[in-house]
Amino acid sequence: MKYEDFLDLKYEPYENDLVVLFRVEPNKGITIKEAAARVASESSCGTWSDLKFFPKRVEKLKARVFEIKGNLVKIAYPLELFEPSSIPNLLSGIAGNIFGMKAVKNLRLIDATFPKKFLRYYKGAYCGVEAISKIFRRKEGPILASVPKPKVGFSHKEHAKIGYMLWRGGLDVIKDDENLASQKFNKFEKRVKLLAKYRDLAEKETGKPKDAFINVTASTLKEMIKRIELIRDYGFRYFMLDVVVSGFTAVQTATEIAKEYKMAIHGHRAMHAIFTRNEKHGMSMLFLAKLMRILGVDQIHIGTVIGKLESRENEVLAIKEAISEKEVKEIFGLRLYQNWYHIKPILPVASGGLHPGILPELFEIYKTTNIVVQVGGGIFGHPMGIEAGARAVVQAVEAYKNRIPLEDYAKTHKELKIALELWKNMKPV
Ligand code: CAP
Ligand code: MG
Repeated sequence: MKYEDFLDLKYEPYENDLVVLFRVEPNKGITIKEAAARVASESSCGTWSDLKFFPKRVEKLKARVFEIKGNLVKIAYPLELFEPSSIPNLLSGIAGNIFGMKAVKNLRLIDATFPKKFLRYYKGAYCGVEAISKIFRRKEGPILASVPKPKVGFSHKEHAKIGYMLWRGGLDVIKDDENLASQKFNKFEKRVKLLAKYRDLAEKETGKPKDAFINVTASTLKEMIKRIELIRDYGFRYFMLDVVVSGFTAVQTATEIAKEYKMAIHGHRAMHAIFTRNEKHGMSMLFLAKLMRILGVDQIHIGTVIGKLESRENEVLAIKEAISEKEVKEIFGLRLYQNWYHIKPILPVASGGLHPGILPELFEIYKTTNIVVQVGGGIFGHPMGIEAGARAVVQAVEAYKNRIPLEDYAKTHKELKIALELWKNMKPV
């Protein structure tokens, strides 16, 4: 069995094959066919030498390159190659050794079409888009969140008090920052307990459901589970996990627990840009976001286009559709066809460099307000303080929903007025 045996441009994928789209850039002296065959071989059952002795069943485990268009290569994988219901195992194959092969100068995993037979091992999210109605008892979004800034350094007392101010200011959620865990100055258990007290107070005063995205990212699965259970015991309906740094076994463990405890997961994607940003090499954010939908994370950051972090509009929209629609069509070179069958739609999270002055632009880009919007610096930099900063965000959303230009709405809403005077519609970098 040689590399060439993994190339079959006449092969028609079976309905139950996993089809993966790669961008393959061969190294010097290697043709695209040779590079593509090596990708298929190394990501399924082959190796560099011509194998003579192997059991018959291996023939059926071979991946096959069946389409090459320029650098775009489609490879079909038989599902028998993978352990059902294990995303880590899937990735060790289609996103493993191949990125280090000398045969490729660059390699990028763009997307995959997951067949029904693959998806049937996954339950999907506990609520996904239904969080808007199920948790916040509203017909439409956005779910409004904020993160205390500076991102770490507040004590648990200061953090919880800030939560109370954000909730009173009209936000739905206070979110831990991605690098807040259980530091000396803000111990996890103390933060959860005090936040719960302020949440109850804010719910009583406002008559509205209030929640928190408290970060359970931890050193071990055991500790992560302990933190999820503490959050559950104090009546929160969400918890947050840094999905990339925690790894796929942790995500799969957390989603199983979330379903058992009837909790929703806020997925933070810190560290994703290490492998998603370079358009020639790595893995697309679209594919990572699809994995989160399969695993059952209820909402995942996917970019703002206009905020401080790199995110291309065509990709953000392709991702938004891929995680929130029932079925999406192929977009050449960007996304494959996907039917999601029973896997629930999940919520896109827009965050990073947002402030009241650019929220209308954000909603126009997303073409919906049924998203999670997270505003940190755009609240904590408000001259009138935290509660006023939160009110300015709420006012900008109200203005947008009522189709009133922000400047007009600001005439009768001073918190928005002050925010616009400070930031207008600048795009932070
Ligand atoms: C935003 C944020 C989020 C980023 C994550 C931060 O704060 O809290 O972690 O949005 O990036 O730490 O930068 P600001 P992404 O609102 O103050 O910018 O959403 O692209 O995953
Ligand atoms: Mg952050």
